Amino acid sequence: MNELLRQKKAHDLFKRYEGNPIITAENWPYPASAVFNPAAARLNTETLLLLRVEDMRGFSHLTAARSADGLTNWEIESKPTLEADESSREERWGLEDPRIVWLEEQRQFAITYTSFSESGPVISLAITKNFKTFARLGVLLPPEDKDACLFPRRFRGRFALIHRPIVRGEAHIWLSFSPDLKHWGDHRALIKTRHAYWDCHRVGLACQPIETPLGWIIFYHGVRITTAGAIYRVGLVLLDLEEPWKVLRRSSEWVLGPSAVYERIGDVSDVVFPTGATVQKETDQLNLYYGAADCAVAVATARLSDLLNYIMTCPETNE
Ligand code: BMA
Repeated sequence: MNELLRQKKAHDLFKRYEGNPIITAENWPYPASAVFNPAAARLNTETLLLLRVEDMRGFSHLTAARSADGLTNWEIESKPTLEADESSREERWGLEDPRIVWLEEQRQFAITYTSFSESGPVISLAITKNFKTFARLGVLLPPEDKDACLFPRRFRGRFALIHRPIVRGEAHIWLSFSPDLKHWGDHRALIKTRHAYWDCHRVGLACQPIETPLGWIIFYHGVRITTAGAIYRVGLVLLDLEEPWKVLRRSSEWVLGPSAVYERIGDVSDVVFPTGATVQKETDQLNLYYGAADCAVAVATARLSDLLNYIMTCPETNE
């Protein structure tokens, strides 16, 4: 496909909801500095968001909000849903940026989130059926690590985790495997930063992996650091369905970047940071939930079939 035509297609994939931002600290039932970077899941007939709430110390915890249509009338819990154990070295300075996936085999949700440990950010795992009681399974890998999510099922008998360690100052997305959700190994780099591109300085997983007949759709955030600060945008990758260590396609361009006022101005300007998605197969609609400028929660929608048509026009590799 013609390069410019594909770029136009990428630009037109997502529509921002006209009621954005959908949740801000002003709507919050208790004092909060900012609410952003929400995980998302469909629970029976409602959408659940698990939001990162930053308090007035600058530490974060996670709180659930529910809505029937996933857009309006959010019912927000009146107190934190999942808080850090500040007496533990692994959770000294709060919990951030959750992702949720339904683990089919266990009939439970797995939540991966960043815990701010004394030695830097680490990925922790909690399991829940109802978002009221949680089994906390602890830290998965040593620091510095962020932006993690499990796949909903095993591959050749092993669970798979996407995450973003910092190694030698480089921030690439990695894939690791485990037989029991506790012991992790067989680590490999999956999606790397690309020299000179919009995602040249850092990449990290966005929302949970989305299973489609053509492969796993992976949204990721890419960072370019400019003289005016960092710009966080969103790209797309397609991974092989049964061998998710194989990258089939990767978008050259971003599919969502900061342009609305609430994305351009906030605590951290020029940030769109998706951490959750819901898919309604019957209507072919994907809702992408994201933190806007580290201040508020916004949502953009796309047709799943458009995303797949577009990704199939993207190059097989372009590092
Ligand atoms: C990342 C994370 C996110 C944040 C983003 C933009 O490193 O800390 O929580 O939204 O930076 O500031």
